Amino acid sequence: MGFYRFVFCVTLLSILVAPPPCEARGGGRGGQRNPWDLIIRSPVEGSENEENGTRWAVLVAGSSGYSNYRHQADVCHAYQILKRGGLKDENIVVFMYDDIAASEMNPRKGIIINHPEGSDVYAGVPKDYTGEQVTVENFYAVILGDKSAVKGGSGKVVNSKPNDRIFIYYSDHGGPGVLGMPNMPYLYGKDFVDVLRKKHASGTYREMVIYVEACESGSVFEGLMPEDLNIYVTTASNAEESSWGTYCPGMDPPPPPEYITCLGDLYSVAWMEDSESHNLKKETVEQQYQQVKDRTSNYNTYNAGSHVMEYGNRSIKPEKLYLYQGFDPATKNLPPNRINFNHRMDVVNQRDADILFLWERYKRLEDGTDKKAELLQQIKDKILHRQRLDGSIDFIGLVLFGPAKSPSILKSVRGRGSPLVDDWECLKSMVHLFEMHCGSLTQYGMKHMRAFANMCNNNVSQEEMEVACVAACDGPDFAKWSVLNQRFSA
Ligand SMILES: *[C@@H]1O[C@H](CO)[C@@H](O)[C@H](O)[C@H]1NC(C)=O
Ligand SMILES: *[C@@H]1O[C@H](CO)[C@@H](O)[C@H](O)[C@H]1NC(C)=O
Ligand SMILES: CC(=O)N[C@H]1CO[C@H](CO)[C@@H](O)[C@@H]1O
Repeated sequence: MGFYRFVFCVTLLSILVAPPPCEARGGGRGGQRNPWDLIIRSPVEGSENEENGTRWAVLVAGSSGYSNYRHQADVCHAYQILKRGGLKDENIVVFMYDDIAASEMNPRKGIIINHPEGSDVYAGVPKDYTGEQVTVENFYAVILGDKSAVKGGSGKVVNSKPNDRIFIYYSDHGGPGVLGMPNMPYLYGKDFVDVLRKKHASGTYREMVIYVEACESGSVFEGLMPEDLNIYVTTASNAEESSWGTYCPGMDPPPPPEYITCLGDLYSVAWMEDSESHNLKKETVEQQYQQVKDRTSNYNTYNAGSHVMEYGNRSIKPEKLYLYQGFDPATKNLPPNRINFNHRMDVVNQRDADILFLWERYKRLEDGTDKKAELLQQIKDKILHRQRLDGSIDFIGLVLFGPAKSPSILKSVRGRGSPLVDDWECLKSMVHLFEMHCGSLTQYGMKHMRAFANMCNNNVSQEEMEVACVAACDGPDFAKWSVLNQRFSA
């Protein structure tokens, strides 16, 4: 970290006549534009026309709530990078629930940071789609440039032309085949790829780069993403593993002590801190992929890191990054490729981050208070709810496939290159049936999407599923079933 800051600041010194202190730029991480940028920004370098196209970006934070601080922080930070890179607000569409900066739990009101020493990344972020407007429907309409299909919000859409380039970045929870949204429904991989096909068919872009951070994010594209759409995708994780939150309380490196929530996500900060420490006119998409892959694996300690995956047209990789993320003249003298960043980061599984958050809140409350007891209860309830959810899925599998086969069928993972499920409509209806009888899957429950997919892959009918859901969840005491089920499979 120290080395990083050092390189950045020294480079700034060499560019500027009278150097600002390093702190003025927050080490280059997600700071606001400072006046020096204006002085050194030459008209040629900032211009958008070198390749005759406009750069567009769509940024999506798919979660809400202070415990998910990091996803919105990631997206705000990404906005600042693109903005410093010269993209115009009219070409950057931001989806964020926008409940973080003003949250009563936010120790720095009106400010969001994405790095322990980072400065504010919230200022200036366009509020195109916030609150209940953050939906998959609006996301698709925005990509397709279909202003009439957008509901609420600024109405800004990607009104791109054949020579334009598009950058999409998504940060959230996910599960096999799905990405989360703060408002239901989820984004399903097949639908997303269909939207990309449609965009391609409309001939309204030249090339596109998509970065996705979420658990099992590879499964959204695995076996689905064609190579002939001029789109290159990387994801934080493969189809069967978690992605990771970082800069979390009690971890190394920690957020400032007043924060009880994680500030960022491993893959996300990896690409953004990489972009900020290189000259993007020299660094290629490929170089960033390699650097991010290394860092996201936590330097090959995959038990606390994940496998960055790539999909789509890899011929885009030799291109320079500035074609998508723009170019910040302040980075002119930074190196084109790797800085030896070899600092392992502590991380937390996305799905455990909210337990960590509750625990941090709990720890900080005064002993013996009602509030503290209430929080402990909340943590217990959350864990109990998870157990019930897991138990009901196990029980449904038991009803459908019997005790001998059920575990292996539910967990079965198809090989690389095969989609999670063949019939995505079946998958949606399985989820629907489950939620009707057993309640919302919730953020945590997205991890069970593979079980639903495998029911479809094994030709379970809707009628059979309904019977199983009723048996699992409509009984007077379905917690009992889950106990029974555990005994069964023991
Ligand atoms: C992949 O992208 C390159 C560069 O844009 C293009 O020339 C090539 O035709 C694309 N490949 C496919 C299969 O579409
Ligand atoms: C499901 O049904 C299809 C078509 O009827 C059949 O080809 C396939 O083998 C079946 N799969 C299983 C696991 O039963
Ligand atoms: C409008 C514009 O910028 N046109 C340029 C597009 O790119 C070609 C080749 O790089 C230039 O010759 C045009 O002037």
